Amino acid sequence: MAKKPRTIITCAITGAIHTPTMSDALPWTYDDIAAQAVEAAEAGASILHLHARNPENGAPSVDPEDFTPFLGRIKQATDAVVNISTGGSLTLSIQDRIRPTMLFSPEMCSMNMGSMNFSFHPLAKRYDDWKFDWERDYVANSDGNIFRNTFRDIEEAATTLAPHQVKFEHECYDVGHLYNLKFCMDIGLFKAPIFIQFVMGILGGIGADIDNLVFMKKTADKLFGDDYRWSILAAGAAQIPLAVTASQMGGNVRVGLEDSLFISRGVLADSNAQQVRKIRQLVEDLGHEVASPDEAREILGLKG
Ligand code: KMH
Ligand code: ZN
Repeated sequence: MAKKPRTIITCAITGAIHTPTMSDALPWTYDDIAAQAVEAAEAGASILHLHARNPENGAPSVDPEDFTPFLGRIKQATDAVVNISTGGSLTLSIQDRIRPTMLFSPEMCSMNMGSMNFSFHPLAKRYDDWKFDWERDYVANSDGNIFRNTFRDIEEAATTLAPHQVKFEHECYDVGHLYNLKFCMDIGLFKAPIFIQFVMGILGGIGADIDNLVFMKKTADKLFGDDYRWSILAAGAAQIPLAVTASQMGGNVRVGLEDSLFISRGVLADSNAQQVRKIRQLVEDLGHEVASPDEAREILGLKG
């Protein structure tokens, strides 16, 4: 019998955008990040995209000491692929942002492919159903919201991390970022095959709809041919619907409370694992199988 197509589920556990005031489910203590990551892996996530937070107040942290407690527990309890963020948060330098990856040398890390305004916005469609408090939720997150990833920053991250043989999750928030990635490959910073995360629905980047997804995919096909694998991360309410579409187009999917706090329109998710279970069910109902961590390692060519 023919093997069913495999879909890799990444779960992004906590991120740096959402604040603990926005949902009780958002994990920010060491224990909660570890517990939710393990539960997400058990539910079918083969890759865990991880940020750390200050355990006193939940603020984003790139202090390696804030990674150690949960990384150890995750590695002990699962064989999921660990993917450490190099996005950190908007105010940090690239040197600070790559430090945890340098120290822990995970199988994967993110690599953001361009500078941009970066925000979620109370008027953005995906927050229609969310009672938004401007002072609490928007100003706190988005004041001074330039997400800096110059070519020099990308070069510094790529060359510093090269000895670690970490596989990059190239986060492309708009079509232009695909061209940035192509340029970086042409000058030898990244080697094929690459793994691209189409990031859709962040205010400052491309909107989250099917036309834009098709455009991103066609552009990537044109630029990279067979030399790439891809996944989609759609922020907010588009998360699950566009993930389903992407899986049917041959892509992989990323869910998690980093990118959306919701499980359905207007209903907060109660955990990361709940989102993983939902997308897994949908993907399987539509004829795909979810990749195990070792299958994900093989598909993406990880160092293992
Ligand atoms: N939360 C995503 C939209 C990173 O960690 O490098 C962006 C992200 C960046 O995941
Ligand atoms: Zn992230």
